[in-house]
Amino acid sequence: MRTQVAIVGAGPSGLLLGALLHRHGIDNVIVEQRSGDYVLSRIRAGVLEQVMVDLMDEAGVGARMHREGLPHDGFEMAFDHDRLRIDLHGLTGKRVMVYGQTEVTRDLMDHRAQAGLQTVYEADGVRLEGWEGTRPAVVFQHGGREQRLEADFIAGCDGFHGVCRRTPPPDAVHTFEKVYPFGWLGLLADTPPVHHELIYGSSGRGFTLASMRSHTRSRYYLQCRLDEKVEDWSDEAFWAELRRRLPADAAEHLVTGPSLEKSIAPLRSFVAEPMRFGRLFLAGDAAHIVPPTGAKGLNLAAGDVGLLARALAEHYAGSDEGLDGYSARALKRVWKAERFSWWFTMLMHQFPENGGFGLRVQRAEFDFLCQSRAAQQALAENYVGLPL
Ligand code: RFL
Ligand code: PHB
Repeated sequence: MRTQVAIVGAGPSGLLLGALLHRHGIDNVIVEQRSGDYVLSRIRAGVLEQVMVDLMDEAGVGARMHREGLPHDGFEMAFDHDRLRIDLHGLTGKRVMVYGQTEVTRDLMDHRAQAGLQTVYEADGVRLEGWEGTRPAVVFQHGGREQRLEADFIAGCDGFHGVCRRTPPPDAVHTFEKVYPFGWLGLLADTPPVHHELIYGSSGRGFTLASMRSHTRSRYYLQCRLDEKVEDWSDEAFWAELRRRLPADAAEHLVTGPSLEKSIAPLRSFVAEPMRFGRLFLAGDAAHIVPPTGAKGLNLAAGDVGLLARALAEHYAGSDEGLDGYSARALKRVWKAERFSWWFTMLMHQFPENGGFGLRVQRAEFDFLCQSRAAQQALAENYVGLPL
């Protein structure tokens, strides 16, 4: 097999890159280790920045998102009994779109099938060859035999646990990491959301987030210990704990029901530098992870592939400036999102090990946000997303 760009991973990074390249007339094949159904069953992000919305439009896959997505002009913060609304639109002139990663993935998969673009699902033992030279290839087992996909370039879109970042020699990859001492327990349910906007809450019992997928589907998260197991949490226990952590007036409106999905995700900040090794380019979670508090992971992934698609189009038009500048340009944006996600995580979660001093600093930061339009504006500017 031969293509122009071999993409490893059919998550949102790989699928969006494939759609953008197709728009530029660049042939691509995706190699994914899981099945399509498995990829669609992962419940993850819910908030899209304008940059991501624009890229979905540019790829020609934005129609359902505009029909069914929920534009949000702001969100609420709750700190113990106090509330603050961040007026995203009033502070920045921009808004965000609530539309699940599952739906983004479904739209991109449908588009790929309609466009006749090839995706190899359930590829085993994926490995890269020749990425240092001019003839890179992705080699894998499929249908009981070894297959070789030759390409001009390889895009490593295979997430945090993928093979692409681990392919170059370890001393060529510099990693920076912070692991947080807790996780998020998430629950999805077909119940109306507790509030028409998202609520990020800090209570003495831990962080909570009230989010949604639609007017009839809610997504909630609770800060939990890393040693807790999903099986330890019945639906009843989840709802009872959520009710305790939500602000009282919101808790009054909580509608409960059977969970469609429950899962625990650890929180991590991670960056690998650089994002280019010869003809291998990393994008999305393969290169960086943020804690979900800032809703940045999927949006950063989209930003990377937006830059990469443009750079590859320029390459085929005769200029390598974009490809040469890709890593430095992407990393500048990544580090700003890392800073914001870390800051928002540190503000809103319980860190018992930081003692009373830590708690009072968090409270002072929230009080400052309440009184300072400049501080709110800085938060809003980061939340709606920085320009590409
Ligand atoms: P993905 O989605 O992990 O996809 C990688 C794909 O690569 C495949 N793969 C391989 N394929 C071939 N060979 C191998 N060796 C392979 N190894 C792996 C995998 O099967 C998979 O299909 O990475 P991608 O595409 O870079 O996308 C990143 C996003 O998924 C991620 O950043 C977001 O979900 C993060 N995130 C959020 N981001 C937002 O922007 N807004 C949010 O509101 C938001 N909320 C969240 C989140 C992530 C969460 N979890 C579970 C970590 C909420 C949660 C709870
Ligand atoms: C979600 O709806 O899954 C979600 C929303 C906002 C976040 C993280 C996750 O910051």
